[in-house]
Amino acid sequence: MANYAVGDIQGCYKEFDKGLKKINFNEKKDRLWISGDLINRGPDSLKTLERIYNIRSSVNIVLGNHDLHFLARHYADRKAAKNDTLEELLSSSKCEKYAKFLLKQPFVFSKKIKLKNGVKKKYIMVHAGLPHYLTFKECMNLNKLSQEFLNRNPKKNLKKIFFHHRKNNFKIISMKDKLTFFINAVTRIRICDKEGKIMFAFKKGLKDLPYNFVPWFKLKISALTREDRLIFGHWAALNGKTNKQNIIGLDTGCVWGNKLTFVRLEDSKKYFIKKIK
Ligand SMILES: [Mn+2]
Repeated sequence: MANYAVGDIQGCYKEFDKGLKKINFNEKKDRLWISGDLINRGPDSLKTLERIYNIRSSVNIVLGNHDLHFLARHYADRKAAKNDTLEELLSSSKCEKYAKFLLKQPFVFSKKIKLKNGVKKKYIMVHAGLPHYLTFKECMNLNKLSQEFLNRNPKKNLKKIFFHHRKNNFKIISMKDKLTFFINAVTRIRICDKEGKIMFAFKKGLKDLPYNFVPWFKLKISALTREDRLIFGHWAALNGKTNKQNIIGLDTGCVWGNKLTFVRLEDSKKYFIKKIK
C-alpha cells in the first residue's frame, strides 16, 4: 500500500495513464493524491476525468483554478478562455456527472501518512499555496466553509469567485467575501509581499519577481510545522523547485511540453513522465 501524488494533469491523459502504469498503481491498495488542475489546456480532459472518476474511491483531490473555470463554464455561463480545450467535456452527456463530482472536492486536503521508517507525517495538499498567516485549523475550517459556500449555490457563488479572481485589493467585508478570497488564494497564489498581500496576475518565474515580492512559500507558513509536508502544483515555471525540503512542487508543465511528476509520499521517490509528442 502506498500513497502517490501527481501534479497538474490538465487533460494530458496519455502521460497520466503512462504514469499510473509506471508507479504500478493498484486502486485496491494504493491512494492517488491529485493536486488540482485535472483538466483544460491539454488534449483529453474528458478521458482524464473519466479515468479519475472510475478510481474515485482511491483518490484524494483538491480543486485548481482550471477545475473551477470548468465548473464556472458549466454552471455559471462563464465565457471560454482563449486556450480552453473543454468543448468535448462540456458537450458530453457525462458532463453533469463529472461537474457534480468535482463540486464535492475540497480546496485543502490533509492526512497523516506512515513513512517507510515508521514515522508518521502530516501531509497537506493544496493546488497553488497557502496564505502564510493562516493556521492549520483556520485553513481546514475555511476549506469546509468554502466547500459549503460553493455547493450551496454553484451558479451565484462561482460568479462571485470569478468576479474577484484577479483583484489584488479586494475588500473583505462579509463572510462570503472571506471565502471568495480564500478560494482564489489557495487556487491561484504564486507571489506575495512580506505582509502576505498577493499579486494575482503574476505568472512568470523566479527571475522576474517584482520588487518586494516573494514566492508564497518563502514566508513562514503558519499552517505547516517543520515536521509536516506540503504538496502543491499550479506554478509550472518552478519546475518543482522550492528549495524547501518540506514543500514539494508537483507542477512540471506537462501540458507545456515538459513532464508529469508523480511522487511516492512514503519515501519521496519521484517518477517523471515526459510529454508524449
Ligand atoms: Mn493552476
